[in-house]
Amino acid sequence: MSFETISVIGLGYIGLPTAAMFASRKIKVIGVDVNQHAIDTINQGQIHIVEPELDILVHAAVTEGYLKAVSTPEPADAFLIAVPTPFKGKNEPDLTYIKSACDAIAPVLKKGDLVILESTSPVGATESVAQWLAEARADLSFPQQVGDVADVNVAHCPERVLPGHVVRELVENDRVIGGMSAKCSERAVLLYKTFVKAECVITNARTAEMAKLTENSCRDVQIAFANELSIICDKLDINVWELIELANRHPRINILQPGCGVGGHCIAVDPWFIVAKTPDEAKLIHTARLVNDSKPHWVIEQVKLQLASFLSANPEKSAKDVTIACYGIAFKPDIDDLRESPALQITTEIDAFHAGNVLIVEPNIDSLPANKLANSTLVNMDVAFEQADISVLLVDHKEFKNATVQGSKLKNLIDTRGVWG
Ligand code: SAJ
Repeated sequence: MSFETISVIGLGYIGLPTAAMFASRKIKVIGVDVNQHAIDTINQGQIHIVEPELDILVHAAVTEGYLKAVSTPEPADAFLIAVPTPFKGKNEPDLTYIKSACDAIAPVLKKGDLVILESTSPVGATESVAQWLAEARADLSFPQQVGDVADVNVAHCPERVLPGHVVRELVENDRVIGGMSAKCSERAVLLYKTFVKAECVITNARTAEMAKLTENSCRDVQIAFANELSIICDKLDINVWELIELANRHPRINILQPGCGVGGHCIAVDPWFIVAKTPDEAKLIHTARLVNDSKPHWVIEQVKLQLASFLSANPEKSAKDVTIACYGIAFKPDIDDLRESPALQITTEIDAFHAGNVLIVEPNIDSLPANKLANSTLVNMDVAFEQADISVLLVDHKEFKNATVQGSKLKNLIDTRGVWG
């Protein structure tokens, strides 16, 4: 059975590009979101997030009539759930948004529908989705009850795209398809093959959930190794970037880059889903999280030490006479996304403790986030170069990489990215 109408629940960084991708293949797409601003923006053919090429796709999809956004689900042949899975309490996954999405779509489900969970989820979440839907719709059968002959099929198909490259990676990345039955997987492959050019590899739902968590945990562990090395090297007076460059000349070594911490809504979150399920076994994964989460605190200590040493070298000055410039507050290079940003965490702390001026250089934003950085000023790079007594490079944006001549002349520099140092 083909898919004439597809509904995407959650029109954020993953849901909106996915919705636009189906619509670009001339399939009717109904996007659902709780955010009225997002709905209105999309229905005007515009986007409320920053992602290259997405604006063109959404504009075309809306003006050609293939994509619309609404607040309440309408009947469709497939439902893709792409809502956030944050954590709560002691880093335990919070499935509230997924449960709300299930409650919202349950009334409009019909025989023959396919439900796909795309949100990054702890192992067992897809089974919970099927269970919640079955409880809401006793008149329909589900795969956990009757397998291949279920009225409604359910699968997990985790998103794996890199922010900033979403439009290309949606088409080119392999997809892991974890159906709750063979039939569920078969139908999910049929759906994704509408726009995915790469392979759709079939497994079960639990393995698909774990595959996604494994990818991000693997990267987190590797970055933790680099971050730990950077602290060791600082103590031993060794340039960590030169060290990594040398070690990476070995044919089987590929060390990642240290930074000021790990941010974003994925790598800093997903490993906790494994730790929460298997706390006694996930020792390395847990430690990597702690190492990466502690890196911003180490950077803040470096700034305080630098300030103390500046003041002892300039006894006529007090802290309020000292200007500190911070370069970059996004969670990674060349994006405007400040979510879970260690650079923002560090600058917020500097803003709170420092009595003098704090200058922020962030080429990807027009204003500082409300309620944060109250004592700081957003300036361009030249102003910071001219006025700062202490400089802290936090994100390796291309603008900073292009300014190595000026940057490498800076005195009292803390370079967490090895761009100017
Ligand atoms: N980082 C370093 N050093 C490095 C690489 C990254 O400190 O060598 C830091 C970045 O500065 C950033 C954080 O790690 O703060 C995460 O950035 P990232 O580029 O590694 O990853 P994300 O969070 O943008 O996207 C990841 C991707 N996962 C993997 O590469 C395994 C992406 O494919 C996933 O789809 C995405 O998470 C997600 O949505 O789960």
